[in-house]
Amino acid sequence: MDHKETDISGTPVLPDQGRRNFLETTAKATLAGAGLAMGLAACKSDKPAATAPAKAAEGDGARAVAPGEFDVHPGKLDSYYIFSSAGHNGEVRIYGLPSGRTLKRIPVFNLDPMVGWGITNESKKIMGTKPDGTLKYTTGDTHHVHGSYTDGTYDSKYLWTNDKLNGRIARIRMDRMECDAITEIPNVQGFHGIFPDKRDPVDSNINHTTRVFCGAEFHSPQPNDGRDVNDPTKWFALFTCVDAESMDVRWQVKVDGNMDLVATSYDGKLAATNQYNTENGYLLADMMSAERDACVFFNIERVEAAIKAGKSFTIGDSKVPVVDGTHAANQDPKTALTCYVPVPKNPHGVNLSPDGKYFVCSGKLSPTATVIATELVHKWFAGELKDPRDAVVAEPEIGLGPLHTAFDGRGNAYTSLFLDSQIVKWNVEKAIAQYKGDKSVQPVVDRIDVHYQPGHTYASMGETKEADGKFLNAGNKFSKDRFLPVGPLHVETEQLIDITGDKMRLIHDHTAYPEPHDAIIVRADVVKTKQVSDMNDFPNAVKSMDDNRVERHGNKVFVYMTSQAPNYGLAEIKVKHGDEVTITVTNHDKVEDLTHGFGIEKYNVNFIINPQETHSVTFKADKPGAFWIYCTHFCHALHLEMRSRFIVEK
Ligand code: RUQ
Ligand code: CUA
Ligand code: CA
Repeated sequence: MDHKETDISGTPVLPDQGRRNFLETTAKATLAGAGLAMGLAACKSDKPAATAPAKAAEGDGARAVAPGEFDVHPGKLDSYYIFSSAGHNGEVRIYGLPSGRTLKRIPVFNLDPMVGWGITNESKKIMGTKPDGTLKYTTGDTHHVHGSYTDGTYDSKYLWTNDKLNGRIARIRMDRMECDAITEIPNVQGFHGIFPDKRDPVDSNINHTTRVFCGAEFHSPQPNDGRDVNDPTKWFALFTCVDAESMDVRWQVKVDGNMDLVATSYDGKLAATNQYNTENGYLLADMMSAERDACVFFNIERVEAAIKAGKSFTIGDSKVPVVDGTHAANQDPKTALTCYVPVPKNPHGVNLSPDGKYFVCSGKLSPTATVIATELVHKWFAGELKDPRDAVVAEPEIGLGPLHTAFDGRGNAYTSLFLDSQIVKWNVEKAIAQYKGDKSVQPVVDRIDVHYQPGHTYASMGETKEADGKFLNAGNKFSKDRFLPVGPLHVETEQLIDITGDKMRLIHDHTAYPEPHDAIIVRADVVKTKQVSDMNDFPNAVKSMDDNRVERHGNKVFVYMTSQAPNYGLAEIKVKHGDEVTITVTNHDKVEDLTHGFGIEKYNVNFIINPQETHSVTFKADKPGAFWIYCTHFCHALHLEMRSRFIVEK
């Protein structure tokens, strides 16, 4: 091949390695090899494009994105925030949009020496410790980030994220963009989907988030104390409700099958979760044996009434009330806690349209998206709809490997197609008309190639009543040839797409450190952060310069000190070998961004103190000597001189 392409500086550009075709073939072959052939064979046609306009190359028919059209020039701010999960890195990230610039990485389930997360006493307390004071968990796996709602849109108070790995839910307070609470959910494994409610199901005065719902993907022995380990037929999964304020677990529901993603209605009455393993299978082939799985709806008001009425049980040591949401226990729609709506084979993703009318569940192993009407689910619970399947109002064929759906607020849905490496745009009302029998309508209105294998896709304000239909992001699982290679592990790609017109337009590719999953796009004006903290919010603050001191109680030494550029309040700290030392530092600087660091040589201590904040560390003075304490965060012309001595006497 004769590739002579160069960039504007004349530097040769690496040739296109033709990965698109290669990937498509291998992805499908791999799935077939894994026994998924039967799932894919369920497609009416091998070419989903048969029901759609011919597969468009990116930008085909669309006005090309002009150079600089979406640039955020130096000195200019982005118009949206993206709050993103980070996968098995265990953190949450903030990007600017449309620039794609990384604004912040918020440590949550992981350690972060930059801020001292997992190092300071305050962060350890949030993360949870073992009796010996060490962290209970140091790993996590965040997949989904969702914000608190007031009146159907983001109120910039909280974000929540899941830890699929260790079954925990974390909250981030958005004024500081820091994790302030983590709760371990009892008796769950594979905690995957998470979604806050949007109002109270009963009290109409409560028009904001008070509950967060958590779906568990894996079933497990109940309780998991060594019993039933060899008998997976007895295992089951729990759907969990966590209190948004206290972060206590309120209640759980036992379900048939498993759960995956979660969505909630705008009226506060329903939570939904897609199930790919209604078979309760514990082997891959079993999980794919049924032609249909389900989207299960929880009637929140009834669940809570049942718990009030004492119709609950507990599992093992957990005090959380559990109600029975299985099919067998919920035969009468008028009293049922749950409604299982059948959807085609191994669905993935459930998303609510911004008008609140439709839940969309994708097929994953079926080339379809299933549209379930909120109103009809309510009708079923009222005893006015015979079959839960009758709540389905459309099931368009949209392409191979559909996963997640986003909305533009103009009646269009955008679904990621993992196998086709595309985002497909389809019209919900057209899909409903087609389902009703109108053969002349074509629900699919556009497709765009993404690179490659998209997982989540999400739109600006798309999960609120204020969906504005401006931007769509595709979070792609494989970047392959899209960036300079950096060894065996490629970066991930996030691709930003303009959805304002009839045709989608790819704006740019961005790299992402592996591996982000889901995110939300929030208008910048909605987000209100505080740049300088209030010293009174920190109960252990060293409030006056005169309070700088060392106190000894037996072999426990407490050091209280201040920082103010370019000085620490104590030039020297003296302790004895073997002491247990607690150092508390309050930053008295008030200027925005005047953060100090606090590192102690050879003692593995490192954290920062933002203006007016207080943090502390506790450790054993286990080696005698003189060790420099120095400021790790550039703060002042005399930053390098900002030092103190930690003396450990023999
Ligand atoms: S799931 S690729 Cu962890 Cu959000 Cu769908
Ligand atoms: Cu204080 Cu650098
Ligand atoms: Ca299944």
